[in-house]
Amino acid sequence: MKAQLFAKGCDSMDKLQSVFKQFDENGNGILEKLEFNEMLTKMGIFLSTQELRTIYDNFDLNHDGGISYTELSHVIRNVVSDNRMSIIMNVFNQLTHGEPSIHVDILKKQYNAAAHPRVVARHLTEAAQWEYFCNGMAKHQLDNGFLTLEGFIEYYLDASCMLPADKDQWFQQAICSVWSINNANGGADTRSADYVSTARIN
Ligand SMILES: [Ca+2]
Ligand SMILES: [Ca+2]
Repeated sequence: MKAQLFAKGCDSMDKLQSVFKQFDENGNGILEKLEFNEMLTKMGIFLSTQELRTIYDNFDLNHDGGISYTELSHVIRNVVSDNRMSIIMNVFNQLTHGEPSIHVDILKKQYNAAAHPRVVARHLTEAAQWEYFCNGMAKHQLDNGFLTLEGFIEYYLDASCMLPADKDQWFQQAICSVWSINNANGGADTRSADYVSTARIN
């Protein structure tokens, strides 16, 4: 289902929100079962009544019989892979040199929007990517302008939670490019061919 959302260009939380609104036809902030089914059908997912009930109940976390936007985004966020989470934490540690927080102004100096794969592929302009980044920082920074690991993770969850699992490689490339970092693995992805463990180097 994530793959299908991604294919439709729904690759960020902002877009998830507009998808939600689009299918919330009666505008009550809840996806009823019929509306939810409509959304899946538009994605090309056809379910039996029994399957629909099971999936619907899984998304309805508080069991009040409706799926709110919070529930939909919560379920989708929670399937972000450990691998990607580990990459995010590793990059943050490299940027802060192990400090628990870093000022957003410093991050802005280091961030290279032009190197983002979306910009390189001309899916987004550099200015648009830069604006997206700045808005994200503004949303997650503390009042004193510092960003903690938590805010950094939140930013990347917003930005990437809709990427399907098989896009981990793409995600890693994106995060390394914009921050000019060579290795975001930190031992997270032992499957990649060029992975050399520090144990082996030493
Ligand atoms: Ca509704
Ligand atoms: Ca609910």
